[in-house]
Amino acid sequence: MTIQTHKRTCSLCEATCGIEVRHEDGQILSIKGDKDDPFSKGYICPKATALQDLHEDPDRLRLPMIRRGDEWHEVSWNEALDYTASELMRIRDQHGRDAVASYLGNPNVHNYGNLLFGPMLLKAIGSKNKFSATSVDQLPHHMASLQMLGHQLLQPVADIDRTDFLIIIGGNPLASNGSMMTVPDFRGRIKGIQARGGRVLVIDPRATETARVADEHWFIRPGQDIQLLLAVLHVWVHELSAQLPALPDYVTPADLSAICAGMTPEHAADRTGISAEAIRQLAGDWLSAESASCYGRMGVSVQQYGGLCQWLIMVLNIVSGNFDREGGLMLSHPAVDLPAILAARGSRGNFNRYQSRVRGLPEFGGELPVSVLAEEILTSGEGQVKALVTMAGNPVVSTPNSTQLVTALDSLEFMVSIDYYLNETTRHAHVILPPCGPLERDHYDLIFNSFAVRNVAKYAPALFPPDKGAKEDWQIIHGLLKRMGRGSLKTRLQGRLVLGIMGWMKPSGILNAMLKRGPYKLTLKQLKAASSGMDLGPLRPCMPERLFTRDRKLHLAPDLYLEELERVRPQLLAKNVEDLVLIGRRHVRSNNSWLHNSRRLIKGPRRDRLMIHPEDAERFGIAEGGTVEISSRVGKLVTEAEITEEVMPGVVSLPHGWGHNVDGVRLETAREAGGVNTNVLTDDARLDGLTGNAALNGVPVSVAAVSR
Ligand SMILES: Nc1nc2c(c(=O)[nH]1)N[C@H]1C(S)=C(S)[C@@H](COP(=O)(O)OP(=O)(O)OC[C@H]3O[C@@H](n4cnc5c(=O)[nH]c(N)nc54)[C@H](O)[C@@H]3O)O[C@H]1N2
Ligand SMILES: Nc1nc2c(c(=O)[nH]1)N[C@H]1C(S)=C(S)[C@@H](COP(=O)(O)OP(=O)(O)OC[C@H]3O[C@@H](n4cnc5c(=O)[nH]c(N)nc54)[C@H](O)[C@@H]3O)O[C@H]1N2
Ligand code: SF4
Ligand SMILES: [Mo]
Repeated sequence: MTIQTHKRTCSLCEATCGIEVRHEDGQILSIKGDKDDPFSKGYICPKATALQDLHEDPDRLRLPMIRRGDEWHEVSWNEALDYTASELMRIRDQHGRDAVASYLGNPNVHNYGNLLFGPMLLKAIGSKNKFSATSVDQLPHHMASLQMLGHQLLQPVADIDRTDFLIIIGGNPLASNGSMMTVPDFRGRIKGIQARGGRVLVIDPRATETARVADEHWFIRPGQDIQLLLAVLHVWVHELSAQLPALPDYVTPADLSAICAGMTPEHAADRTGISAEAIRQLAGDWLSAESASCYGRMGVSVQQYGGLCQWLIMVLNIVSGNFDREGGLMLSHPAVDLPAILAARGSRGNFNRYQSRVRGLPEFGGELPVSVLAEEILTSGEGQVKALVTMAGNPVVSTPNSTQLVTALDSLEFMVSIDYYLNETTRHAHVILPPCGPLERDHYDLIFNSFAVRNVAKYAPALFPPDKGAKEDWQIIHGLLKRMGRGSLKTRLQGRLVLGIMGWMKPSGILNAMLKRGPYKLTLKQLKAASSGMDLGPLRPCMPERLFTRDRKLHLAPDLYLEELERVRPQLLAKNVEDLVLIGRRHVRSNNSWLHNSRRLIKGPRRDRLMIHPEDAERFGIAEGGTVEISSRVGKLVTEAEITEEVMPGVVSLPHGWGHNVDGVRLETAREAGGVNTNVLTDDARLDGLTGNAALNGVPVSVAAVSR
């Protein structure tokens, strides 16, 4: 055999980098950046090579497994699918539809087969207890898009390649490679802004990797961003109103001075730790910049005021005259226009159509906040959850109050996990259904092209054929659905027909149909011919045509936000600053909880150390490298301290995704590294009051030195 080169998109994170895989005889020789990819131009991060490790990983499951007691047994696909379908139907028939819950993890959005087939499985189950990683992540973004623009997936992004002033609040793209904004080579693009004479400001309680390459970094006390955002608005309304541009006709006006009432820069300075002078400077620079865009991510979404923060960030981008224009905040025009396709079927997104059974938290987009998953399993009564389906998710490590969730999972009558690994979550399942690996399936970015800072499209066929009998995720779902038909003969026959057609079309056939209907009328054949991807041009203005609101207006200040703001105003006026709070962090050689079995990615010093400021270390008698116990309302754990001025006083930082050294986990390398699971500390009762998103950042904790 000769050496061959295969081009595709790295499916590990949101940056969608083009890669070139050299291979021979089914063996991978190298993975490099694809210089011909019009979007990533050869850029990759160290994680791309982990695709090889994932492909070759002896711990990655190849056959379905059923657990009997503590023993796992490999079984045939038929046996596993029959057993799973019959258990799910048994529980549904005995306890009702809501008794079967589901949790979809982050990799589902990187797998277009799952995106196309997953919703059918959830519909067949018919439960209101649907959960996903959205509610430990980007829920506030979807809420703002839905309430203001009329569609939960219409996500504006900073026009980073043309902006003069980029303000990053609570995001660390140099480690994460960007999120809710698809930007390969963030570092290169920041350099581009600086080379054009523009400026980048980072606002973060930690002096991050991104802060180091920015022009300026300001520390901010966790959870106090709302004060800063309101104070900027206050300066604009009361001190710089003459400079404020008129709102476009398509924007419904709002009483801005009521929104920022009382929120002076002096007031904000006292809470944020940023001086009133700096806030006035920012407000002025923002208005006088040729163009500006403000981008807020995990640090402002996954916190107490996440919903209000993401709304206010949009408000500031719009009121400053930077919405829908070059260099400001813009919308993409993807080749598959997902918002338009969904809207044509009447699906724009929903909020609060129903509530969770125990705590009454609101639904969003057909899901409930995952912070209630454990209590829905543990609280008896009508509608109690008895079975769980997890798909590409590791909630034990990713969602708040892990200890409680572990107790809950152990009490389930039945649990099935569609996953590559026997990990912290799937070890609780009765069946694991492992799909084939990411190089054994075709790929198209249905979601991330919609959040991209340039219009692009790229399709890659599978690199390797799957092992004999192996199934892709969508085939597993298809197999379950075929076994789960219920209802009258007519409904069952109709269901069979739809399944038959979708199975025959496969994800690629459905993709082809969607591409043809899209704004560029592309075909799969054209995409296949452009193996490095197609460039469809820079972002372009599209307002008000692309709005999905019924009145075709952009709603600047929906009542829901105004009501929430009034609810929290007393908290904002009081000084609610905690003594010591915990925040998260990410590392460029890691990816949430599931790439730690790659030796080359995890090598080096342990990464789950608690970052603590020297003043706090002294206050609590903690030594560099010393053992430290961290406690919160719901749990405690012990790790090593790293004393650093990288975090501000009053703030400690731990990454999530660790804690692999647990009985029953079959991940040899990850188990050796072990680490601590920070979500033992995060609290299922701490939420964004508006959306129900978890508030994983800003958790009040105490620390103590442990003598050994
Ligand atoms: N290498 C790597 N890349 C990843 C991932 C990964 O695990 N590893 N995960 C992927 C996923 S799923 C996502 S969602 C994205 C996330 O992408 P990012 O949001 O860029 O990732 P984080 O590193 O969590 O950045 C959050 C920042 O917010 C700061 N912060 C915490 N609390 C506050 C606060 O109250 N206010 C402010 N202003 N800042 C605060 C933290 O210090 C941190 O620097 O990354 C994706 N990419
Ligand atoms: N404290 C704290 N907690 C956090 C965060 C934080 O910043 N701080 N970040 C949150 C965020 S942003 C996110 S997105 C969540 C992530 O939360 P999750 O999505 O629950 O967790 P992951 O670690 O991404 O786990 C992904 C799982 O999917 C499997 N998998 C990977 N690819 C595939 C595939 O193609 N098919 C199938 N079937 N399985 C696959 C992996 O083996 C792994 O078990 O974590 C959240 N948790
Ligand atoms: S930044 Fe890294 S992990 Fe993300 S797509 Fe690019 S190569 Fe893959
Ligand atoms: Mo995420």
